[in-house]
Amino acid sequence: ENKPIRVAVTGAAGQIGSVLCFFIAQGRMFGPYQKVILQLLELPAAEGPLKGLCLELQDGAYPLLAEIRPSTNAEEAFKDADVAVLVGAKPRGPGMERKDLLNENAKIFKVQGEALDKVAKKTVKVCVVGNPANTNALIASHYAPSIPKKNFSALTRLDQNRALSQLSDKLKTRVEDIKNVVIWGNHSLTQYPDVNHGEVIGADGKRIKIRQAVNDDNYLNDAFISRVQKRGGEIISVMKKSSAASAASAACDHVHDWWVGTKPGEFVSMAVISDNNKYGVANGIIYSFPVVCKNGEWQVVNGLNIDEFSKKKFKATEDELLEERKMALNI
Ligand code: NAX
Repeated sequence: ENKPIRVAVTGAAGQIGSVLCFFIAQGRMFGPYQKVILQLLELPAAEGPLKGLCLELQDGAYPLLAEIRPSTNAEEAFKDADVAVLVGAKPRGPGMERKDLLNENAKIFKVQGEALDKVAKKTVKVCVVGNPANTNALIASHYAPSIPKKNFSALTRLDQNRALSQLSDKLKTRVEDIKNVVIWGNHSLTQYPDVNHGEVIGADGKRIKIRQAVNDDNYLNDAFISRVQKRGGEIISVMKKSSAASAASAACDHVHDWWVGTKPGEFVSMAVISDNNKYGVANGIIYSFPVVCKNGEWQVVNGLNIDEFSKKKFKATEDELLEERKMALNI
């Protein structure tokens, strides 16, 4: 049980990665008793900051941090990894088109997919944070044919957490009393934050549907959705840099629930490989679904009722992912 878990983090010295490493060392990802080995990957240009991060992690004197291995070589960083959180990516530069961004990242995630395929455990659980996260996860998986496709995921948990915090604010209720609000599709402006299956626990302990509790469909179908979709931009406009700690926190939630399991009666959002045309979604893209996790495996929640409004939203984000796949992999 207390054999350390090997966690690879790429882009470790960046904004998100550096916070994430501290969260992992503190037990936010695997709980307060599970030891970890951090295998940190950076570009050679960031070797200094990576070294500094390692020194600071040492000085945290974290009982759960069994070992720290910094590297600028993907095969070294992914060696025998149980979990890989892929944060490092090429950011969008000035004048860069979406296609250029996809192509630049396709190169990175091809190399990393191949390295995972070669040296990571075949059971490795991969969580892609670096944007365009869904398609980057698909590319990594494409180039790692010996690792099951279900082991590749992308982060939409930050979007889910943003939705929860908006609703908790609106309802003046505790965030932990709101359940089963999920994100469908791409981690992008086309994502669909869906409250239709969500519930809130009232003061009397009864579960009430979110729609009933909020009692304002105009807000839920419009302002709420766009606030969540555009929250990343809102943060940039205020802070002049993109969200970091909240993204690191969401990555911990994502891997935690995948590894440890979701709570009974609750589901969470994970972008995972679409198959069997679940909810009418085209096969072979990394699409965010409501999932439950048990014994280290996710499963898409079955049988949710989907209305016409939602179906349109599903389609728009699916179309975008199909287009991204076409641009990045030409399939
Ligand atoms: P930073 O630019 O601060 O850090 C990225 C780090 O990755 C840098 O230190 C860089 O040297 C390193 N890196 C780049 N290419 C690499 C490679 N091939 N191998 C190893 N390391 C590499 O960006 P940060 O703010 O940390 O954001 C990282 C990524 O997360 C971005 O792509 C960003 O768009 C994405 N985000 C994704 C979110 C999500 O919910 N899925 C939300 C937050 C964030 O915007």
